[in-house]
Amino acid sequence: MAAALVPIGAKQPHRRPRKDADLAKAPRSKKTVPTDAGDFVLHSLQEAHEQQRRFEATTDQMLHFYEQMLLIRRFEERAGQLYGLGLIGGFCHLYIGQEAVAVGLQSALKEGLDSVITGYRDHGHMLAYGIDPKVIMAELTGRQAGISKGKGGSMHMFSTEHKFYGGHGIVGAQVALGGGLALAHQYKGDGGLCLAYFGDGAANQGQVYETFNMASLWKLPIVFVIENNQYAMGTAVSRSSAETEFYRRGTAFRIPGMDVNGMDVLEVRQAAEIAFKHVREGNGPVLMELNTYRYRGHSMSDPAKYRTREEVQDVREHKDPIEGLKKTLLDAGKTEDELKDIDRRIRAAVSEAADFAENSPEPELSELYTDVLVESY
Ligand SMILES: Cc1ncc(C[n+]2csc(CCOP(=O)(O)OP(=O)(O)O)c2C)c(N)n1
Ligand SMILES: [Mg+2]
Repeated sequence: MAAALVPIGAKQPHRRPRKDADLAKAPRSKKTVPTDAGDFVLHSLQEAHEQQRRFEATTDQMLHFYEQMLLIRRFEERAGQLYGLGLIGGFCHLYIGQEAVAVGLQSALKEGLDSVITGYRDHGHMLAYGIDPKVIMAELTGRQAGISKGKGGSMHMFSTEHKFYGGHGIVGAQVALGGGLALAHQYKGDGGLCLAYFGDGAANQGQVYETFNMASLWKLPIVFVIENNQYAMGTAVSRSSAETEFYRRGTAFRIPGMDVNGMDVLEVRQAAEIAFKHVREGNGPVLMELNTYRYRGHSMSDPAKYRTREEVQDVREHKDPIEGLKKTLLDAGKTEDELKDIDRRIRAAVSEAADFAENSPEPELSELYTDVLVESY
């Protein structure tokens, strides 16, 4: 064993020389968990995932996923325009490119029971819940009709009714808060789980690992979801992370990991089936890495000079989640015209949401004094 460092000039601690008798009494090295069986648990979910990667969806289910992803895309495109017009203040982080993650995972949740928490790139997660785009757009534009009465804006959306606990601007903070939500599920014994989303950048935060430790120790019902969109602001994962295979990051805490293609909504949904079952059966947390890509800059004020246009174009052309599902739907017998109709309907709904937001009043000044303190818990 290496000698403990003692500051220069300080008294050396007294060490009794070790005798053979001590050695005889010393407990044998006791490796309690890492048996073959224990290690198998760590890899079993990935193995199950590899055995069946894609969810066997009906055509109606696929159409539903398609509509939800398209709604997020069109909504975000419109939000980008409204930001350009000065109608959205503060920050605005778009989710374009990552749609399959929120749609695939949230479609497997038990509505009204499970809780969700994420970072500031949160519009897509709210839309994936089926929350009215009007109230989300009204929130983005800071209007009274918004889901947080216009006081949260883009980054701090909340809906306790849907068990959606934000919308957080402090990178990684939602992971520890998610641990708390999971503890509440366990304490109440309600059978629910918490889905805690965070980014590849957030995955380097210390509090993430403190949460991993407690969550695994207490077998909390939580699914940690790393949305690896390859960048944290302007920094590529390979420049910031010693281990870029993020699904391995729970291994030291005996949290099984899953490596998932986050650009394929059917793969995401199938992986969710496996992960959620494991958690619901009381086995403790799962760590899912969802490999995805954001097409736009980190936020609306990012010119994205740290990557080439060709890189973005390549993902758009070959891995786009919406185009991918469109192909599957066409193979399943849907026609181009039917899919165009869906797009038309969604564009109309998004325009309606934008008009509603623009024409809604701003919050009353008296709102400055509400929702400041929680009176009772
Ligand atoms: C504690 C903390 N540190 C730094 C920041 C500044 N910041 C905001 S977003 C971000 C990058 C996070 O990247 P990632 O976790 O990959 O999420 P993404 O934006 O890609 O969704 C940083 C460093 C912050 N908001 N909070
Ligand atoms: Mg990122």
